Amino acid sequence: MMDRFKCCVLVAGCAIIVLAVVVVEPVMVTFKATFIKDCKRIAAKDRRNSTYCVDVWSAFEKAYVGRDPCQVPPEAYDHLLSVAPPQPMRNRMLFWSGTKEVAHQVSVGCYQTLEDTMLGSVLDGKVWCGKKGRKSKTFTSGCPGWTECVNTPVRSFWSRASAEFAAVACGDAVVLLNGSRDTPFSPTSTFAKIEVQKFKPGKMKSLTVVLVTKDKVVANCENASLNKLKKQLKPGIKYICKEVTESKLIKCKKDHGKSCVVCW
Ligand SMILES: NC(=O)c1ccc[n+]([C@@H]2O[C@H](COP(=O)([O-])OP(=O)(O)OC[C@H]3O[C@@H](n4cnc5c(N)ncnc54)[C@H](O)[C@@H]3O)[C@@H](O)[C@H]2O)c1
Ligand SMILES: *[C@@H]1O[C@H](CO)[C@@H](O)[C@H](O)[C@H]1NC(C)=O
Ligand SMILES: *[C@H]1O[C@@H](CO)[C@H](O)[C@@H](O)[C@@H]1NC(C)=O
Repeated sequence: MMDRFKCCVLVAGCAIIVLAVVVVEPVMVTFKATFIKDCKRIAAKDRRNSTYCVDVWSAFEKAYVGRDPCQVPPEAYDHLLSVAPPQPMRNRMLFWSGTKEVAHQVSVGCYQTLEDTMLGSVLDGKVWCGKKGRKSKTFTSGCPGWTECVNTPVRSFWSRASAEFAAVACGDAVVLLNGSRDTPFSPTSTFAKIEVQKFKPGKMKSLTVVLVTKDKVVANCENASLNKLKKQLKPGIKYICKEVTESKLIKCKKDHGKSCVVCW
């Protein structure tokens, strides 16, 4: 009887220790391991050398470890973007604003969004930061939110990566904007503030705006915000605008699978 009791205490004790080690301690080990594993899966296709993903990780963490998480400017990621620049695909670049989900449903197998690039796919949906004076440590909780301060590690990363992605875009590009919103081309969006400003005439030939609407159509191609977008494009970049419903887009994509049939 006593033996069985001792045994139970021992098992319970071990379970608690295992739990404590697994759950509490290595959040950062998991984040780093996931980063490198996801990077390797993509790098394998690009035939990168064996240290590539570890090098990318070092460049990544240098941007924010040991720093105040409200004082990481976009330039902190300059080195990272030079180690792992986005690879542009001519006539296949897809931008989005207020249409994240449908953009990624449409891009599968054909178009390239920022989240289809190596860094974008590794970091999409993730949260990370450092803390002042904590050298070589990554935190994944207790990080400032998107609007808590401007220069957060996460927001600055997306600003910097978006700038780079837009700067290399070539050929005929597409942006999916939200036609169920009053202002589809929102002046405060990353697309308006960063990506449009970085488009290069001579590289980019045209930008097709695809206004995606749910059942309720709020804005059409005549909307004044789209006129502003047209005017912001540098001379040499042709502007085109199309209206399409989300259901038509998704049905067309389903019917044509991964091919690059134009659904707008
Ligand atoms: N994958 C990403 O998380 C991401 C983030 C920013 C920018 N981008 C790039 O820029 C364009 C999209 O940016 P956008 O600003 O035009 O579109 P958007 O307004 O839809 O915002 C894009 C993303 O930024 C984050 N975000 C924006 N405002 C936020 C808030 N108030 N609180 C919390 N999160 C917030 C969300 O993750 C959102 O999905 C795309 O073309 C893409 O290349 C990607
Ligand atoms: C457009 O924005 C609305 C409101 O934010 C959202 O509910 C809807 O899903 C968006 N439409 C698309 C196609 O993403
Ligand atoms: C679209 O344009 C903006 C100006 O940039 C106006 O503020 C919006 O009211 C307009 N939207 C619609 C539905 O007309």
